[in-house]
Amino acid sequence: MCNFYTVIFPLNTIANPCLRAVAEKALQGERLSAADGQALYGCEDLALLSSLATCRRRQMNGDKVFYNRNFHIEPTNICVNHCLFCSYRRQAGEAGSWEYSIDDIRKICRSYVGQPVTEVHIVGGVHPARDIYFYASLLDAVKQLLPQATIKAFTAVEIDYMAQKAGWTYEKSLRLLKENGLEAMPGGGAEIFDETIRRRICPGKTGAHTWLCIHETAHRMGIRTNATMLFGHIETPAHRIDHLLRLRELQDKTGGFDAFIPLKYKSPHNRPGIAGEVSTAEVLHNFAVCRLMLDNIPHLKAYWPMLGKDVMQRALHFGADDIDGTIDDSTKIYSMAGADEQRPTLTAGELENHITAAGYTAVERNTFYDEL
Ligand code: V47
Ligand code: SF4
Repeated sequence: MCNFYTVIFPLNTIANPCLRAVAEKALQGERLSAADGQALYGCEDLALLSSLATCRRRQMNGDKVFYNRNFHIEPTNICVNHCLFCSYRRQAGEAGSWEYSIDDIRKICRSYVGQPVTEVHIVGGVHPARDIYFYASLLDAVKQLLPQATIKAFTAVEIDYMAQKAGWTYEKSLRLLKENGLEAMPGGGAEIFDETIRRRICPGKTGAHTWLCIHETAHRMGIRTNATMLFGHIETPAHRIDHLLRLRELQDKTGGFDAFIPLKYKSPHNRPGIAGEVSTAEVLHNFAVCRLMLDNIPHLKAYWPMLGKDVMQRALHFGADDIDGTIDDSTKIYSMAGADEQRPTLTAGELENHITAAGYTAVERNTFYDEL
């Protein structure tokens, strides 16, 4: 039992017996069921959720909060898919579209030579004219210039397209990418696994089964990955729980997920009519439930370019133990969706200050959460 919790919030003050039972289970480190998840999503007591999630994160990560020194490369925003929530994609030739050549990518990397960057995060649209050999050359170009940095690249959606185009298995496709420098994969493209919701918000996109299969294949090949959940659009708590349980089940099998990142749906500049945006209270509530349900994914990331620095800091009191990295104004996914952070950049010192101001110990990590 977590002493911090019993001091701050004695269990017998929880009036709802069902919630009290869930709290007891959570504090004893017992696995929570779908019904427990429903009870947590139905709980309106944010202070209780914060205490429970904080106990859990302390059991898993002590008082550490991780960050890294990273930058992103977004090779293109031209995409064959038409996700309704996406403010980033463009048609080829449309104003605001871009497609970097390998030389453009080399130029970006050259500007980081000699800097203490430990991770290059590469993710973009699914470009109809690019194949797996282009992406293998891209990885090789990055690795040649920045051999000390770990390359975390390509969502399962991008890998699916490369494999289909080549007529290869996921394993063969990932092998070529790994041989050219791919060491880890980001968690994008997961959205919400439920197929009825998926058909409405991202019709035609890689399905849940394939997303999970690609991550499972990566894990078996020694490629560690992250996972995300896009929430706050038309999904219900039951859809979120289903998503979390499917990830938990795969993690039981492979242990290959390092971090989970809840991504709040941002409504500006994408197709109107999906929904408005959820409140900060709901974002924090969701962080706590994710921390409590995902008992086997070690890290929960509060991604500051999407949340903003203030909500990122508050998420540290709802189970988050990671805030991502320095970014260096290198990603447009969230700025194009109207995020407050229009040119996201923080120094390592500023990231550390945000962490210590929230009362935690800042720890610089590499992609695999080795402490540096
Ligand atoms: O899959 C796109 C999301 C994801 C919007 O692994 C949107 O460390 C909200 O996965 N509102 C890509 N979300 C980004 C991603 C990610 C980000 C940070 C860290 C990591 C990691 C992964 O962005 C997409 C989609 O779910 N997204 N548009 C939007 N309007
Ligand atoms: Fe393409 Fe990704 Fe945007 Fe969907 S979210 S349209 S896959 S860039």
